[in-house]
Amino acid sequence: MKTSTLKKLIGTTVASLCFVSVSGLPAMAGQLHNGWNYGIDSFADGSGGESFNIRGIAIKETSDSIFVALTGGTPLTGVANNGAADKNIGWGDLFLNFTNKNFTTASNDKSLFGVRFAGTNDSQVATTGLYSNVKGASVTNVNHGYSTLKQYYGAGFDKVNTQGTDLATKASVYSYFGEKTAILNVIDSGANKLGGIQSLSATALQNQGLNFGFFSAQGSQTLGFSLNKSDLGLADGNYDYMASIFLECGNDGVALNGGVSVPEPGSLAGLALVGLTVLGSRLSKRQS
Ligand SMILES: [Ca+2]
Ligand SMILES: [Ca+2]
Ligand SMILES: [Ca+2]
Repeated sequence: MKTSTLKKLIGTTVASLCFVSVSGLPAMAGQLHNGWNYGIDSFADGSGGESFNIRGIAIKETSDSIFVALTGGTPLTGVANNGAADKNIGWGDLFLNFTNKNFTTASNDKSLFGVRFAGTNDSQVATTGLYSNVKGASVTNVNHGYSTLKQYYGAGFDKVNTQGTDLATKASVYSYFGEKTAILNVIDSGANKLGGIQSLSATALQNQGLNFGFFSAQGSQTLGFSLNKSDLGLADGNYDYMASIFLECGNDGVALNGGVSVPEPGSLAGLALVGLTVLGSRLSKRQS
């Protein structure tokens, strides 16, 4: 979803002159607070109790990085559970869908981006990092989980905001993920690794302005990571995406509609120069 070059140029120029954030923040849903875009999840839809309850996701964009934060009751290294093949149920992988198509279609087309950030989960890619050409795979069956979203909803979790505030209704969730298809919650093998990620503690995220408490959504576990925006390989422009994640068992999930702005390399320095030139000519006119 690229906007016209002129519109972007104007937007970037204004941002440069005003010395504010240059992130274009394209039209997005979610809830903005202090530079972070929040998707707050139902607090009552974690099957199996608070250890498997996601409370929210938040994403922040800077000129060169994307920060992702999650909060709830599930630690980064998961929770011991004898019902799982590896005796552990934890976080699945994060998916980023820039295609404007539903998740199932984007997955079948292998056109998702994905991030494995939990080094001990059942992802089908070997190492943590950012991936492209991603197709989703399901690991709910080896994690004592739900085979479909219909089964999950039928088990008593048909709540408001089961996928967060941006996919608030069951109809919108079925439309995006499918009703009777497998819950795809990790990156399938064969994806293309684009780069590494930096794991971030709750304190490091707070230092970036993160505050789930503003929405009374702070869980016992808050975790996250950052990635290099340039690793996405996106052409210059503004993009919308849908981010989504499930636990390995499908016992909870959350989605967030957000935006990424990619400025042209070197454009900031150039526009700052334009700004100074304009300022200089105004000053000289005033003096004459
Ligand atoms: Ca939840
Ligand atoms: Ca597992
Ligand atoms: Ca949920």
